Amino acid sequence: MPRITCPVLADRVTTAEAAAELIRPGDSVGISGFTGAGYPKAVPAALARRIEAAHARGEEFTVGLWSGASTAPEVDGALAEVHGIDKRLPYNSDPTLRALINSGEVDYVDSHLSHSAQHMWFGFYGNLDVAVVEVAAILPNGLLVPGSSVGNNKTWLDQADRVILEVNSWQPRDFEGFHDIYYGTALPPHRFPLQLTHSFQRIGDPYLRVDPAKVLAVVETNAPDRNSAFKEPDEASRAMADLLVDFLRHEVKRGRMPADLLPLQSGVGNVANAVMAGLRVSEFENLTAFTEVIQDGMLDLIDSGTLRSVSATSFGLSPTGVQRFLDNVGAYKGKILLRSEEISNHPELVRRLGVIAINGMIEADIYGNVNSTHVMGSAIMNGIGGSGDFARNAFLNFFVSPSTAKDGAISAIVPMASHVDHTEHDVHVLVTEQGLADLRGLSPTDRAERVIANCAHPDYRDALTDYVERAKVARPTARHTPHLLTEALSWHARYLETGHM
Ligand code: 0RQ
Repeated sequence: MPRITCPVLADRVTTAEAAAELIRPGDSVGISGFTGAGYPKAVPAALARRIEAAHARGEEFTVGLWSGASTAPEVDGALAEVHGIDKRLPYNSDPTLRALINSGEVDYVDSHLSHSAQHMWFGFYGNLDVAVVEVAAILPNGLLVPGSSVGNNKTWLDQADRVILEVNSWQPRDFEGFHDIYYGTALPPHRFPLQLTHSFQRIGDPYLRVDPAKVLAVVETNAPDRNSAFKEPDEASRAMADLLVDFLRHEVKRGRMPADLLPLQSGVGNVANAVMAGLRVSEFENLTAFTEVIQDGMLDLIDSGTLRSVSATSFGLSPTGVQRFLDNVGAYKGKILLRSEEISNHPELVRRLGVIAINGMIEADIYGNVNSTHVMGSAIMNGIGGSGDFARNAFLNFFVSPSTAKDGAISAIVPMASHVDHTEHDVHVLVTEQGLADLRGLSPTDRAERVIANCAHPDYRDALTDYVERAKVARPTARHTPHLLTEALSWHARYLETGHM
């Protein structure tokens, strides 16, 4: 079945090289892609070759690169390798680009994912010159069948001056009907409440729209998403998953949430997958998810009947997960909806639905401030992603991490976080393999006692307790959140002195 059935747009089919010629030095380029799914497979690589050739001639050529979230080596990696990016937003996890950000070569605007589209509409980011968006098909009337992620595609197609479409026949043609694209958002002061009151409700259209006059090139591809494999959950991940599932059980028993829980959001990675595996073997059933990314663990939960529906903005499957999805696309229809990230992560909806948010962290301090983004206060790891959108507005949030990093050389529980993404006012529950600290309703000093006792690694507990006790003695009139300011970050400083970072 042909993928491009709109005569006007079929006439614009061209090569990736010719399409890349439409991107000029200094352009801001909005690309599709979220967690390695649905990113353009051919044009960024052709652009990288063009940039490399321009640099060889001594010409300057960089672009601003704006996405849904993380992409893949063929996009961020390829463009970073040729030093073709001068500014990146709103999220990156590519190691080559990360190194250029941390060396100061690339400007990185690490922003809440729910903000990125509206900051574009508000004019905060300036003009978007080009959009490069992957889709699964173009219908006769010019409507676009989205692919394995939606991210910011609606906004980039709407706002860009020029549009390049990639039609990827690897994306299942049966994707038609899996998406819900909301076109009702107005700018303040004309906004209305979003009429979404349960997690799987449809409020939009199955298709993306684009003004055909802006589409200057259509490129046909047939290439898979990134699809990284997952490690089997290790002992620490399983321990954290068990603690978390047990805590949810406890919350149900105490009457604080229904037996089928509330919609789940889970970050990406192995701990998130382990939590999903923990839920699968638990007594919980009839669950729902209102999240960003659908990982293998969520497919498992759908397959086992534990999860009734998932609303997200993207897939983030392993190669076996992709195969399972492709083999059973029909069975997942009616159970999976992909939305734009300004809707999947919308604070109004997260709060209304009462989402349970589970995200990873780099470190937490004894008072409950959480660092999700920076190693030793200065080097970016990935970015805040959707963690703030969900955690700040969740019914209940969890931040999870092993209690130590770098083979035990650094504690993930520290006196003062070296960077704060989620403040003590936002964070509900911390989980490490050592235990779980429920911080709700506790004063800072009670939080410190619980975090140290339950979450810190035994090797660091005494030193953390000693820090708090000495801070209380040193400043008797400042005991609300006791700190020794000159010593607070010495834990990090000591590690830096070892020359490991
Ligand atoms: O470094 O890669 O050099 O080995 O940080 O740590 O333990 O592999 O953990 O993969 O779960 O990532 C917070 C980064 C955790 C992730 C973070 C070092 C550690 C390792 C990774 P290496 P792990 P994970 C939905 C929600 C923000 C975005 C978010 C993240 C590397 O969860 O990016 O939540 N979150 N999005 O060695 C020094 C410490 C450290 C440390 C870990 N205390 N000190 N280094 N590391 N702790 C998804 C989206 O929004 C798209």
